Amino acid sequence: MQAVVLAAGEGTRIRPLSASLPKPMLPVADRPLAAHAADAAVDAGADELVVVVGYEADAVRDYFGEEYAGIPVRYAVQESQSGTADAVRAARDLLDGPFAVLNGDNLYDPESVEALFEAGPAVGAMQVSAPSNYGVLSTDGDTVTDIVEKPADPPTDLANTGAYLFPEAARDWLDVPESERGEREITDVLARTIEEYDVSAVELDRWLDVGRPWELLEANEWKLGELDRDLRGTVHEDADIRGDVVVEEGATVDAGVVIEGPALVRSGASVGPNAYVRGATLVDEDAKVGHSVEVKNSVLGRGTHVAHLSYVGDSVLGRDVNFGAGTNVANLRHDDQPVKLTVKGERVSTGRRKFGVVAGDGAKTGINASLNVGTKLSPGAGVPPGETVTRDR
Ligand code: TTP
Repeated sequence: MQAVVLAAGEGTRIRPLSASLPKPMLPVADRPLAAHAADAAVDAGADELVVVVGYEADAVRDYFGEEYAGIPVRYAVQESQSGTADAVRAARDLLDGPFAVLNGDNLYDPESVEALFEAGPAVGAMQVSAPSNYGVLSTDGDTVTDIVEKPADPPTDLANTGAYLFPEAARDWLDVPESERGEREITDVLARTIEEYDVSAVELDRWLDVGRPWELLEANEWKLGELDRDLRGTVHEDADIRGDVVVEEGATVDAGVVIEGPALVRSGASVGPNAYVRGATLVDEDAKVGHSVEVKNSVLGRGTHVAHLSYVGDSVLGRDVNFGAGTNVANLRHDDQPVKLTVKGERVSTGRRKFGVVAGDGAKTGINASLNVGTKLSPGAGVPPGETVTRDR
C-alpha cells in the first residue's frame, strides 16, 4: 500500500525555525521530523512513499531521495499550500489502490500506525483534553459517524490525528470546496468517506502534533527518550556518561564532561572539556558545547556553537547559531507561571513551567548576553555584548 506523507507546509507557527528549512525537516533525534512518520509507515507495511512537497521542497527531496528504507519514493508538488485535501490531490495521479495519509509534522507511535493500516478505511484518533483545537470525531462503537472541525462545543474528546487509511474511491473525492478558514481540508474528504464506507476510529497510543517551537522540544523528548546507550564516538576516559546516551561515530566528548541521558551527540559534534549536558538534549551534527557550558533539555541544531561559560536550558537553537562566552538563558518565570511565546503575533502559553528561548539559524550573541524566558531571535539576529534580551528580535 502507498503511504502519502504531507510535507508541503511551511510551518508558519514554528518560525523562526522554519525560515530556511521546512518544518518536516527540523531535527528530531537523529533524523528529520517527517522521517519518523515515514519510518512508521514503512514499519506498518507501506510499499511506496508518496511525499507531497512545496515549501523548500529540495530539502525534503534531498533527504528522502528516490528510495527510502528499502521502498521507492515518489514526489508530488503542491504549488500553493492551500490545504491538506489539496496536498493529497496533488498526489492523485500517483495513487493506485487504497492509500494511507500521514502528516509529515506529526509523531505517531509505530504500533498504532500498523493497527491503522490493518483496519481498512480508518482514521487515527486520540483522546485530548482540549478537543476544540482539533477535528473532533463522533463514533458509534469503533465506527466514525461524524467529524467536525474545531467545534466550540465538541461532541466528544476524540481528536483526529491526521493519520488516515482511505479506500481507493477517495481519490475521486479530493476536490473539496474551501472551508470557512479558506483551506481545502482533508477532513472534508474523510466526511465523504464516512458517508460511503464504514470508517474505523483507531485510537493511537501516542501522538504529537508539532506545530510550535516547544512542540519540537517535546518531539525530541519523546524520540531521545527511546535511545539505547551507544558510545561509538571518541569519549575521554575522564568523561562521565550516565544512562542512555548516544555518542555517534565522529563525535568527541572530552575530559571532565558529564552527560546525563537521554542525550544524543551526533557525528562531528564536540562536547567539553568540562561541560555538563542534561537530558533530553540533542547536540546535532558539527555542533559544539564547550568549556564550562551547561545545556539542559535543549536542541542545538547543526553547526551551532555554545563554546564557553554559558547556560542553555529548555531551548531550541537552529543551525549555525553562535552564543558568545557567558551567554545565559533564563528558563523559569519568577511567578512560576507557564512560559509564553509569541506565535504569529499572539502571546501563547507553552503550557511549560520551564522554557527558554528559540534562536533562528545563524543568530549570534555577544559575550555576557542574557536571554529572558520565552524570547525568540530571528535568523541572523545579533545581540550585542552584555545586553539583556526581553523581547523578540
Ligand atoms: P499544518 O500544520 O496545518 O500547516 P503547516 O505545516 O503549514 O504549519 P503552520 O500552520 O504552522 O503554517 O499542516 C498539517 C500537515 O499538512 C503538515 O504535515 C503540512 C501539511 N500541509 C500540506 O502538505 N499542504 C498544505 O497546504 C497544508 C496547509 C498542510
